[in-house]
Formats: sequence, structure tokens, C-alpha cells
Amino acid sequence: MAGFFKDIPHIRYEGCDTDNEFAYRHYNPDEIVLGKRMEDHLRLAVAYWHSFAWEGGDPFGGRTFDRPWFGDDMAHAKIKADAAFDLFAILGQPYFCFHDVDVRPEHDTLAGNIAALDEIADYFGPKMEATGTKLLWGTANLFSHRRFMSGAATNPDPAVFAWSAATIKSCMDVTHRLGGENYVLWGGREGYETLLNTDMGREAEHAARMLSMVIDYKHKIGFKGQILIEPKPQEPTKHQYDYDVATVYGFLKRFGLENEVKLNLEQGHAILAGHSFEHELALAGSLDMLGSIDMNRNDYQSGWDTDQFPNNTPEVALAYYEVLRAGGFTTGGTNFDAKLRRQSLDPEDLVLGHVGGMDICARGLKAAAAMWEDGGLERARKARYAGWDTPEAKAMLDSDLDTISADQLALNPNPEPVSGRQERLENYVNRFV
Ligand code: XUL
Ligand code: CO
Repeated sequence: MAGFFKDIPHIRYEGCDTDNEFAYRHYNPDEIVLGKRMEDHLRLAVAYWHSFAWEGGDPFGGRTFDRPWFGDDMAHAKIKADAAFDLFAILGQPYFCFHDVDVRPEHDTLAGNIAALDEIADYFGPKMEATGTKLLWGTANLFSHRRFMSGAATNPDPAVFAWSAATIKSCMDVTHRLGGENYVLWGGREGYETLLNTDMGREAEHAARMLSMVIDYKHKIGFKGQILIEPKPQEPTKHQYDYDVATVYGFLKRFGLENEVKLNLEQGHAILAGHSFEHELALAGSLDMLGSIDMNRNDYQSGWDTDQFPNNTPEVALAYYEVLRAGGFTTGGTNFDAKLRRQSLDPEDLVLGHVGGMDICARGLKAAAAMWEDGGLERARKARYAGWDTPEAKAMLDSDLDTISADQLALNPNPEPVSGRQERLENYVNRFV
């Protein structure tokens, strides 16, 4: 490989015994897991923004990275694209994801932004063809520019609503043109900083109208991909409206949009919401709302969205277990919405961050699949609710309080508690992870 990643080899599967740092130990795309290729289970994607647009800044200091593509014009955008597709070729992951602003230079006018996005999409086309890299999802960045400081769809200024609608349209067009398999809406600044200046009722109506227009436009252009909302409870705003799975589902039901939208769940966002990732996945699975995942963790000490590559097999295994329980991905996949630490300056760091993430996902998937195949958790779950399989118990659900109390007093005046067997189940899980 020449250019930014020069001398870095293509990464291949070599198995657990290799001492080659530049090899996969677990990610073996063709390995059959539960009857399906590993690559087709995981559907891994590189996130353009963190890997190529992010400069290494934090709240106390700016850019630490020195990349040849930093610069806000089309020439730099193309150098960035060259480097991005070089990384995709090195990793061999099947997908990538991007926001409009990650890939194009910024203009003062909407027309300028749309033309620049179209130009870079044309530049991507042959590269996607050459490397075989597909678009898992596209999205619009409606949160970085100062015009979005008070939101996009929920902005009090109708001109910003209009700008946002036009930007989403252009991003959906490009996603469709590049064969994208999903379109993501993360409510970047759809929330509030203070209730003192906020009309929550009105903002919810506006967010729902925007979403309805997105759905209508999807059907109008024949985009077959899935519309996904990505929940997050706070950051950047003090309170984000798309707080978590339960909140987003309530919003979708309220506006009758639950059959048109699924969810893109991110591990770090689940943690910020005070949930485990498995909680969010299991709830979405039970609601038939699980679409795709962003597999990036937070640092448990810092309490904010640190977006790190996954490195904890048991956590990842439990997450994929819930994905398997929900039936696996269809249009969705596993996006690394993960950035390096700001001291990780080298091209090798960027490659190996992804290699580690991909290996952990593969390892987690294999553990989850083994657990699923063994069936111990599902047997235990079934046994726990077995009482409900009797005709009397089923009939009770169609009964009423009067009848139930009469029956209960007659048949079963004092039910005996039954063990939840938590430690036994935890021990069981630990045999696999
Ligand atoms: C922000 C975040 C976004 C979305 C896409 O926390 O996760 O990168 O994934 O806009
Ligand atoms: Co994300």
C-alpha cells in the first residue's frame, strides 16, 4: 500500500496462534457461524467521521493528528477519500458510513454544499466498485455548524427547519445513489439546553413532521433501505429527545410511524442512558425495532461519550446474543462509531484500532453463537415462564379481576416463590465468554 498507509499490509485471518500484529485472530469472514458467513452476520462498517474527519481535539485542546487530507476544499476531500478507501482495502470490512460534512468541503450556500456532496459521491462510486466496499448507511450532520445550535427539525427558526429538510433530501439522494442499505437520523441537537426557552410540545410536532417527510421521500424515490433513528439521552444537548429505545418507541407510536422506522443502537449511548447495551437491544428486539448497531464503548469512569473501539469480549458477546435472539441483522450491521485516543497519532494506530474492534466483534459473535446453539439461556427462560403454558393460565389473560380473585383463592391461595437462578445463569454465560 502506498500513500498514508504505506508499508501496512492487507490484514488477513491467521488464527489465534499468530504473533503477527497485522492479522485477524478471530475475524474470519468466510467462517460459518450458525449456518451463515461471519461477514454476513457482523456486516462491519468503518465510520468515516471518526477515522478521517476527526482531528484529535477535546474540550481542552485542538488538533493532535497530522493528516495530509486536513483542509476544507475539494482537493483535500479527494485525498481523504483516497486514504479512506485505502484503509477499507487494508481491512477488507464490507461497509462504511458517512455524514455529508465528513466527506465534502463546507460552503456558505446550500447549493454549494449539495453540489460538493454530489461531486464526492461521484468520486466514491468507482472506489466502492474497485474495493467492493458498500454503504451501510448515510446520514446528514445537522449539529456541527453554528446554524444548528438550537436544533435542526426542532429549531425555533423555520429557516433552519427548511435548510435541514433540504440537506436531508440531498443526503438521502446520495445514499440511494450509492446503494446505501439504511438511512440514519441521529438527533444531534434535537433537545434542549434549558426548559426556560423551550416549547417541548411544539418541538415534538416539528420533529414528527420532519420524520414523516423523510418517510414520504424515501417511498417517492424508491429507496428500499431502512430508516433508522439512533437514540442518545444527552450530549451535546442537556436533554436529547431521542433519549433511549423506550422513548423513541413512544414517540413513533404517538405519531403512527413505528412501522416505517427501526433503531440504530449504540453501546455508549445505552450506557449514558443508564442502561446496559443488552437492555436496549433486548427491548428493541422485543418490539421488532432492532435495525443496526454502533459498536463503540464509553469509558466507565469519564461519564461521557468517549467513543472507543470495543475491547471487552463478554460485553460484546452479550450484545450479539441479543442480536441473534432478535433474528440477526437484515439491512443493518455493526458500525464502529469509534475514534482513536488523541495520542494515537500513527497510521498503524488507525489500522490496528479497527483490527482489534473487528476481532473482538468476531470473538463476541462466536461466543454468542455457541451460547445460542447450546440453548441454555433459552431453556432456562422457557422453564421460568412454563406456568403460563397451561390452559388455565392462558385463560386468565382473557379473564377479569373478579374471576381471577375467585379462582386464585380456590386454587392457589399462597404461591411458593421460585428461584431466579441468577448466579447459575451467570456461571453458564461465563463458560462461553
Ligand atoms: C453521536 C453519534 C453519531 C451518529 C451519527 O454520538 O453516535 O455519530 O452515529 O450521526
Ligand atoms: Co453513533
